[in-house]
Amino acid sequence: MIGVIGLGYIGLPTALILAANGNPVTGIDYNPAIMEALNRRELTFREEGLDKLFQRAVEHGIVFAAKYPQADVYIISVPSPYDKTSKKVDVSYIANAVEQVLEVCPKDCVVVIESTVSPGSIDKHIRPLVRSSGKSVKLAHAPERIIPGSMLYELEHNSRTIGVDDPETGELLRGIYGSFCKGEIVLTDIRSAEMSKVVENTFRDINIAFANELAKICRSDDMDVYEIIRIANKHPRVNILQPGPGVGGHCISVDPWFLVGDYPGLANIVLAARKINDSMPEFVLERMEEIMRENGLSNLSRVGLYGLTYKENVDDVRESPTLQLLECMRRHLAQPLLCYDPMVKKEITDLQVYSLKRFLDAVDFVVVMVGHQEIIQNRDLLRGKIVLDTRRCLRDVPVYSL
Ligand code: SAJ
Repeated sequence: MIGVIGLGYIGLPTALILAANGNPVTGIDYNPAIMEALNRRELTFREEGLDKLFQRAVEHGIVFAAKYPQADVYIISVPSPYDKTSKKVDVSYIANAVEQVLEVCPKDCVVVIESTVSPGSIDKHIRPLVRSSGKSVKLAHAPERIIPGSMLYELEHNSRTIGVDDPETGELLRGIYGSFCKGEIVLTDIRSAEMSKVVENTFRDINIAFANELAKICRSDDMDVYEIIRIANKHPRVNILQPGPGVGGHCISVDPWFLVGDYPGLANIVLAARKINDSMPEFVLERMEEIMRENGLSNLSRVGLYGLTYKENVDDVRESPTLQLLECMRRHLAQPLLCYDPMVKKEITDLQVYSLKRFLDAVDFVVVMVGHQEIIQNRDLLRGKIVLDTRRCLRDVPVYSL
């Protein structure tokens, strides 16, 4: 039996795909709201294809429980945030889950940590817990790599890294992950698995930072950054990412800090990239002020932010650039702005509306912070408005860019 602990954005799809492919699975989460929803057969977030996978997992007998079961393999997918002061990874959720596993687990079970951690974290923080329990438990690290918006495709097709201490555990886990993963399964040691995952997200953060820095350079000297990136990317060895209003989500905006926290003085490009990406909401604010001046607008109550999620077509608002922008405005003591996001039904800001029509009726200046399909499909409704498109997602409508 496989126990999947933490049924959030990663744990839930993992538990479901394992069950749907014939593995006996119990999903565990300490949040009663999540457990109640799943036991009512309701999903807790939106993701393409997840409803059908849920159905298949239920047909194969997936169980959701609050109590840790006896299992042969435990997969831990709980948050691993960073401490905002020290910049180091906070492993307390993982440690707490492992401690609870150790109370119930049978001899020789395997505990796989999927949550992203900095290199050496498992040796430093988790192995001592196992040692002091006196139990014979194998540890492994199989960092998740799936991208929200295309999670199920990537769960099945991405290559998978599994860090282990011995080849037998590696082969056991190759069998389990291979029950759904068609990509290459790469076995390595635990520290290399930890580091490679952090490095992957850091690589992307640095490349987005480069695009964002180019956006600032081009704006300062009246060049079109999108045209320049488009041309540069025609070079066979150049692939610049897209500038945007900032980097959000719980991965790319978090994981590079682990390197900064653990290797101060060495992780220099990493730190610079984080600073550039974190400065983008403020840059958007400056652009907004410029555009308002140019158009003789002074009333912030007629300005609205379209999009609250961290990127297009997902409902996840964690670390979102829009929330960073609102925070930045609060620091400047500016009044809050009207916000709208078709993917977000919960109230998360002071001034939020829940229909595109009400939003557009209330504002003259629309700042598109997220390129959801909804706004692209309804772009004609923006005619007559002043629009700052921070994502370059709108075509055929006159807009301002970053
Ligand atoms: N963004 C840009 N410009 C770009 C691409 C992205 O500004 O050209 C922004 C997005 O709008 C968003 C942020 O960056 O705010 C991050 O989005 P993302 O789509 O790049 O990545 P995530 O956070 O959704 O998922 C990443 C993925 N990592 C890599 O691509 C290396 C995913 O594979 C990981 O599984 C995930 O982090 C994770 O959980 O670690």
